[in-house]
Amino acid sequence: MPKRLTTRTAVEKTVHQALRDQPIVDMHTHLYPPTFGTPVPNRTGKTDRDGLMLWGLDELLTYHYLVSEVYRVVPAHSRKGGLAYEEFWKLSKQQQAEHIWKHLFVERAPVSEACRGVLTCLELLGLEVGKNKDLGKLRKWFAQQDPSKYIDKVMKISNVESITMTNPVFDDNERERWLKGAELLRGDPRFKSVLRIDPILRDWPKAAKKLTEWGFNAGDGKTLTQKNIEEGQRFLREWLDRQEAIYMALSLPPEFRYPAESGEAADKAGQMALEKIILPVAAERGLPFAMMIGSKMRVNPALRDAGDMVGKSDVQAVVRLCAEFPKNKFFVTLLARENQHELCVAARKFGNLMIFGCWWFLNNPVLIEEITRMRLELLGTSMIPQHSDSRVLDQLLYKWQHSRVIIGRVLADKFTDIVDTGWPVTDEEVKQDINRLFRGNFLEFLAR
Ligand code: FIX
Ligand code: ZN
Repeated sequence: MPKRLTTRTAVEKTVHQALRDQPIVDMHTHLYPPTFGTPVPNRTGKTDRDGLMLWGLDELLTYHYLVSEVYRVVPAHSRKGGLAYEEFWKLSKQQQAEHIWKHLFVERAPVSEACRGVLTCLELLGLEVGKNKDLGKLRKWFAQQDPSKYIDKVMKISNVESITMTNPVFDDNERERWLKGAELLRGDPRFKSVLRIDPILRDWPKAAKKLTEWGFNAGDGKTLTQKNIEEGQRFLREWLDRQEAIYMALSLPPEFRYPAESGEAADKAGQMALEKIILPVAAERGLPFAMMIGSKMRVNPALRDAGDMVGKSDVQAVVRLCAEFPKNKFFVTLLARENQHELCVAARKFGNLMIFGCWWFLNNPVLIEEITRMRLELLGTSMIPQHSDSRVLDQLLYKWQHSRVIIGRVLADKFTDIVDTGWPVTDEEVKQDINRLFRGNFLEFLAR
C-alpha cells in the first residue's frame, strides 16, 4: 500500500532509499567487457597490451582527469624539477600512478572530484585506504581479481544494471576487434554498444577517404554524389548491424554550426553527410542520434586524452536540427555550463530532444546540483540527469555514488516543495519518478 509522505524527513528518507535501490542504466561510458581484452595484470593471467577493458588501481590513478591535475602540480617545464610530457608517457602505468599518488594524494589533500573519486572507489570496495596508503598492498588485492567476476562485483555495488559503451568505428584497435569476430559483445548482454562516428562530422574529407579505403565509395570529401550517399548509408547500416548498436553518437567542437556557416566545401559536404547519410539511417531504424557538443580536442596535445578543452556551443544548431528532422530522435549533452539553460529551454520545445548528463567538466558536485535543479524546474522528470562517462570500470562506483547524493538532495527539495502545497506525494510515486530518471526515460526514448 503506497505510503503518503507528509514531512521533509519522510521525503528525504524515501528519496535516498529509492536511489540506493534503483538499478541504473548508464547511457554513456567508455567501458568494455573482458571479451575486448584487458591490459591489466590479473589472476587470469590473460592480458592484452592493447586491450580495451580498463579497470583497477593503476588505471584509476592514471585517468586522464588526474594526468591534467598532476601537471598543475609538477609542470612539464620548470627550473625546479618538472617532468617533461614525453618523460611521463615513457613511464610504466605503475610509475605514472605512483607519480600521481605522490603529488596529488600523499603530498596534498586529494580534494578534487577526480581525486576524491579514487578514494570513494577504494572505500566502496572495502579497502580502507585511510588505514594504509601503500599502493603495493592495494595492487596485490587488485591483481587477485578475475576481470569477469570483478565486473559483477562493481555492477552490484554501484547498482548499475546496464553499461552503454562507446564503440568508435574509426579507431583501428577497436574496429579490428569487431572485424575479427562480432561475438565480442555476445558474451555479456549487460553491455550495449553505440556506433561512434566523430570523424564523419569533425573531418568529413578524412572520413570519406577512410570509408573509400574500406570499400564504401564515399567520394572525394568535397562533393557528395547520390552514389556516395548510398555508400555512406551502407557503411552505417553494416556497422549498426555488426555492433547491434542501440544509438549512433558523435562529439562535436564548440564551433559546430547547423547549417554550416563557413563556405568551405568540406563543411558543406559534412553537413550533407549529416542530412543525407546519418539522419536518414537513424530515422529509418528509429535509433536516436546523440550529439555531444563543445569539446575542443587537444588544446594541449602533449597531454593526449587529458589535453581536451571546453568551449561554448551554438544551441540554435540543436534547435534547427530538431525542427527540421522531426522524425529523428536526438540525445544531446553540451559541455559548457553557459549552454545549459538554453538547452533546457530547447528541450521544452521539442519532444524529439532528450537532454542528458552532466558531461565531463560539468560532472562536479556544484554543477550537477545547479544543472539538475534547472532541469527539474524547467522539464520536470522528462530528462536524463546523469551518465557516468566512466573509462575505468571501477569509476562506476564513485561516479554514481557521488551523483546519487547530489541528485537525491535536489529531488528531496522538489518533492518536499509539492508536499508543502498539500499535494499527496507517496513513496511509490517517488520510486516511479526515480526509475524514470535513472532508467525508464532512456529505455522509453530508445523504444519511442
Ligand atoms: O567525447 C566523449 O565521449 C568524452 O566523454 C570523452 O572523449 C572524454 O575524454 C571523457 O571521457 C570525458 O569524461
Ligand atoms: Zn564520453
